[in-house]
Amino acid sequence: MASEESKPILYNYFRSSASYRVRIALAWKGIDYEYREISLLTGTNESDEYLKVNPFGKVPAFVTKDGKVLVQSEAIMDYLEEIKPERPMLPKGAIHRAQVRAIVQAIACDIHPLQNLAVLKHVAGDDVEKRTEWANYWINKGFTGLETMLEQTAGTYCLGDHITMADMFLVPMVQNAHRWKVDMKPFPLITRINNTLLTLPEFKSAHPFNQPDCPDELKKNAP
Ligand SMILES: N[C@@H](CCC(=O)N[C@@H](CS)C(=O)NCC(=O)O)C(=O)O
Repeated sequence: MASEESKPILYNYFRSSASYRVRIALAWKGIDYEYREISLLTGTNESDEYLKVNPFGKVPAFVTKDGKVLVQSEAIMDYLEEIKPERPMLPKGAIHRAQVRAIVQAIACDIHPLQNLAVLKHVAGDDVEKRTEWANYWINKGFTGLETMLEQTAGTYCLGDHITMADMFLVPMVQNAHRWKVDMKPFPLITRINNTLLTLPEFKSAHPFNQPDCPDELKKNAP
C-alpha cells in the first residue's frame, strides 16, 4: 500500500509526541514522505481501516516505499538509520550508543507511556484536572532522573555536541511536559538543550504547530 508517487507514508497526528520523534528523524535524514493524519481526538486510530495498518491503534505507523508497514517510533528510526546512514542519529562507540539508548528508553518506556491518551482516559476519564495531576506527577518524576543523567552526558545536546536520537526523543517529551503544566525550573539542563534544539530547522519543521492537521489557532504559536 505504498503511495502512488512511491513516497513513504507517515500515519501520524500533529500532537502525538511519538509521531513528532519520527517527523524530526525524517527531516534530519532529508526523507520526503506523505503525511496522513490519524486523529486521536476523533478516534480515527481505533477505526477498522487504521487497525489494519497498526493493530495497536497507535501512531505513528510508517509505510516504506515498497509497502512494508513499520510501527514503534524507535524501530522506525532504527530503520531510517540503516537505510540512510548519512547524518547518523546514533554516535560511534558502544558506551555512547548505550547512553543514547538509555535516554531514549527512559523517555519511550518509562515516562511517555504513563501519560499516553489511553492511560489518561483510563485513570482520569474526561477530568482535565485529574489528567493534569497524573501526567504532571509522572513527567516530573521521570525528568528528575533524566536531568541527573544528562549532567553526566550532555554538551550542547543530550550527548556531547552531536545531535542524536536522544535529542529527537527529548524535544517531544518536553512539549508534553509543557502541555501538562510541569514546572520546568528544576530542570535547567533539559530546558537549555530543548531550547537550543527548537531553533534548528529539522526540529522546527517537525513541530506539532507546523503540521497540516494542526488547528489554525495553534499554528500561530509555531516556532
Ligand atoms: N511506543 C510507541 C508509542 C506510540 C503511542 O503511544 N502513540 C500515542 C500518541 S503519542 C497514541 O497513538 N496514543 C493513542 C492512544 O493512546 O489511544 C511508539 O514509540 O511509537
